[in-house]
Amino acid sequence: VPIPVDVVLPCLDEAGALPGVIATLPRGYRAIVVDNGSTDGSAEVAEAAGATVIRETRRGYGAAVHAGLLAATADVVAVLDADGSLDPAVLPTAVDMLASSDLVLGRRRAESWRAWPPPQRVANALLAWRVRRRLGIAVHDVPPLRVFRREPMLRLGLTDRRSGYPLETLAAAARAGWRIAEFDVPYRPRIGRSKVSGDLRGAIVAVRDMSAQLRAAGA
Ligand SMILES: Nc1nc2c(ncn2[C@@H]2O[C@H](COP(=O)(O)OP(=O)(O)O)[C@@H](O)[C@H]2O)c(=O)[nH]1
Ligand SMILES: [Mg+2]
Repeated sequence: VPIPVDVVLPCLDEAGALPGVIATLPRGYRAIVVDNGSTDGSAEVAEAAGATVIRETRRGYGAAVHAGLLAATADVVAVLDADGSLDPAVLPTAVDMLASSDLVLGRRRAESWRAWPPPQRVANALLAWRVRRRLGIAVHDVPPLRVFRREPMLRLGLTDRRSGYPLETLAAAARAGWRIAEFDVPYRPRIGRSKVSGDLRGAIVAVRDMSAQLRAAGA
């Protein structure tokens, strides 16, 4: 019998991608879609596809993931983008890796240049290099796919509620002495429009948020 896993899907206007993502979750995995203010019917689409839908008033990726963690009840939680860029079929591999790790990261391996355009790819590689060098953890991505146990994660007490959240996750986990493991996952072109790295305003906010987290971590 597979162990129950709650899958937190932060979602801002992902109505086009949600049905496919939810339908390909492995058996025993529950979708928790966290919506803040989608105007494309994402919440209704997610509900119709069988997901649990949480509505969060505060905008931001970190606010959405945090609300999903609070709504989750399973011991094991996976965080995954709701845009179709990541395949939920890889999740059981990550869950298995929790036997010897506290945080499992899906290192994105782009299927094409369109899946991960050069500017975003280079920015992320640079960020990961700084994380390796200054935080001393062997990671090659600051990734949107993360698997961990819910209660210890809540005890890390993350405070970022926007785009610095994934980096704060790595810094806090490293500080707490967590065993961090990485595995390769295919990164596909997303369905719909980017809200963060592929959007000018989103990217500016992300660089600012990530820089603040790097400073906070002394990196
Ligand atoms: N609820 C919520 N989800 C968000 C927000 N910003 C981004 N997301 C979701 O977070 C995931 C990553 O965002 P995405 O636009 O794919 O960023 P990119 O991968 O850098 O292009 C997607 O599932 C988005 O729908 C937000 O403010 N609120
Ligand atoms: Mg994306």
